[in-house]
Amino acid sequence: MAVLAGAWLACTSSKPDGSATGVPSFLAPGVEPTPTGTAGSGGSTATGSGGEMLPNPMLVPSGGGSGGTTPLLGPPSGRSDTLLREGWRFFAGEVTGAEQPGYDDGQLGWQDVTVPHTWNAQDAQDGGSNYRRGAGWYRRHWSEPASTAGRRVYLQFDAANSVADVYLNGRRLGQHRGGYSAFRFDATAALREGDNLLAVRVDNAAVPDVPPLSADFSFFGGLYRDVHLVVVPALHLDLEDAASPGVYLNTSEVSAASAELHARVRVRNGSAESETARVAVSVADADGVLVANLEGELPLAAGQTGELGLDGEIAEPHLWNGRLDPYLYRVTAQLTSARDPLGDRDVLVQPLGIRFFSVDANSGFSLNGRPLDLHGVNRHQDRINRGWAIGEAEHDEDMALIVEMGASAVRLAHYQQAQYFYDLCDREGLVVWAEIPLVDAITADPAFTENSRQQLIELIRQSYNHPSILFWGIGNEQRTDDAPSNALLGELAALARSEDASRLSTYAHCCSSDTGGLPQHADLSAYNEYFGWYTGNYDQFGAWADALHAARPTARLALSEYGAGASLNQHQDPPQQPATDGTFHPEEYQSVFHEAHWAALETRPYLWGKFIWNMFDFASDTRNEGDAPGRNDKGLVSYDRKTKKDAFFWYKANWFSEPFVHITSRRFEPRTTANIDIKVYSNLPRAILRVNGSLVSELESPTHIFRWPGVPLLQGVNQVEVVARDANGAAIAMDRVSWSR
Ligand code: GCB
Repeated sequence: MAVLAGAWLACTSSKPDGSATGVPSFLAPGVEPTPTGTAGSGGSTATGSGGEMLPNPMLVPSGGGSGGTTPLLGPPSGRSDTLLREGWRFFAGEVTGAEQPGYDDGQLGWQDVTVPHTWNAQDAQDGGSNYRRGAGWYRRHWSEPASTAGRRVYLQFDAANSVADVYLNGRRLGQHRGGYSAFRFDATAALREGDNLLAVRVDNAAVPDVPPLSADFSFFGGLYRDVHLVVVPALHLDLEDAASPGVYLNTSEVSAASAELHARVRVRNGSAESETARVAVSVADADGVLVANLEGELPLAAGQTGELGLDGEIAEPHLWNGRLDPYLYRVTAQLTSARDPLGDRDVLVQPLGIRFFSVDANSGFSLNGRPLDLHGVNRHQDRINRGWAIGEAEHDEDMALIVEMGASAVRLAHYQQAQYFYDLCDREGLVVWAEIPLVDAITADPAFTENSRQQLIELIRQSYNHPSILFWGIGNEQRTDDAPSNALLGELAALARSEDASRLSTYAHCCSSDTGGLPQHADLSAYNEYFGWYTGNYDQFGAWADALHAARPTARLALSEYGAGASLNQHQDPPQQPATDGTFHPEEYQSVFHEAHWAALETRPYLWGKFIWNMFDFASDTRNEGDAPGRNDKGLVSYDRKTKKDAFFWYKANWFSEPFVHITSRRFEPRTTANIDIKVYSNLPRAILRVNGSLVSELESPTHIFRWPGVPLLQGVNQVEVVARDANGAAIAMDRVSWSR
């Protein structure tokens, strides 16, 4: 990481006037707010940097859902953010001299790629535990216009797995260790007017100090998230605080009447003169109406970085209330120089969601003072044939599926995920468990501890302003309840508390005593339990949970993982519990596993969260089971996101209100018996079955499951139709399959 410049300053000024709607007082007389959309450097035009310019944040519609925008104030922002997606050259392997501008990347072996990119898109998903883990080199030229002079230029990497060395024009800017967090380097001193050459060496070979050391997923190498060229005025919001936005927002004392707003704004004076920074933090509601404006000043010596605390109040706050009402305010932090108030401004827009929550050992989770059942899924970020190199369309598709199933929460396992996905969670109202990749093995080496700490700090600071995130995960399944593991978890839990006292830390435990040391460090305890898959049978879950609750009556318990593998191509009725590492994972077994688990889970309110493993099938190159090598098939949706398994509809029937009906075992084809059992999931109370046009019967069910045993099938193709009705008897959903015999 780049080093923080200068000493720290801390001073606080407050303007608790929540009614401010006018021009911030530091703007020169006569400078009026500019109407939305008529000024600024927005748009996605190509720039001198040869990249894709991100729109001016001032012009981005509010995330609050109603499309409101914050009024533009004063001259346009002096900040630009350009994505470097096209035009990269890539070499899979080690190269000498590739960081030098004169190096010839037209040689054999170099190829054109776009970023996000991974070199493991195929070999890390096909099994055999043999994907290439090692170095890869990326090179990209761009032409820098003279207009950047006097500003600071940063290179921002949203993630690179797992160790990255960054060079600009042959000069080494630094190294980042850790495959999931963003990092930035100040590139100003190495930058030239005209042609610039960025070279990045990324390496995903195992290294002993960078978690995860091992895990049940593939570690795709490369620049798998975006690379940005960020240009800011010399006086700017700090970009070097663990690659955070430089602005930290918090609320407290939330009531119907008011909420206290706290903003910590970090400012860096990157100029050669001392400056006084004028800071304004304005809050607009979802309609774009200004509801608070905090202002303050911060004197900074040349090269110095400081922090300003601003406090204010928001009257009658509209709360961020999960899926019911994920209301977002929009905060604009603006910075000008007192010497030159009409000069370059730095501007940053961040989301703000006002909410409070609690977790109780007996009654579970509450949001804004009301109990809320947190049920949902774990999510891995990889995709078939793309690995981790995905974009917004893939994130959107994942989110749409999670929402369609009716989840209220998501555990974004096992590592920091894309900021875009946390944004989606803010907007959709999903409660988030975010975590670091401390998975399985650890070492007592101080360098390992240091890197784990670094990754936790990066996760928290980079994601701090997302209202959806309520829990920081400090680890998953450390295998041995020994002194080094306990020391590390103790240290990480304390670090999470000191970084962010407004949220709770959590831990996903497994594989050693449930009442041992490991699950005692975080504020909350969660367990990965696979009754009916790796151990015992699925009917044992409820008794296990009750015994644990009795043994740890003050612990706040959750089920962080439970799941069973399922193939879309393998079927059995009635299903038997399969061999977990075998190649036969019938889809029907996953369904009965989840039916039993949910029945046990929904009656245990003391569990503050329930997270299925996993929403999507994912790559684990060491596995060879089910119908595809290299795949963990516990997803409720296939790896390509094209097919929802039956168990998806089981949860949808329990969690989602829009009427639907689903005939299970639809892929069980052809049928070999003359009579079959037909099972249907629906969130409606009645269902009518017809086979080949003839009525079989109408059933009523309060459990969301409808069963017709021993239904006769004809030789040849059979048309099966189910119509589901509401309590008044109106037919409002239908499903059809055809089965041959
Ligand atoms: C676990 C791990 C997860 C695995 C999962 C499984 O407990 O936390 O990373 O993928 O089990 O499927 O075995």
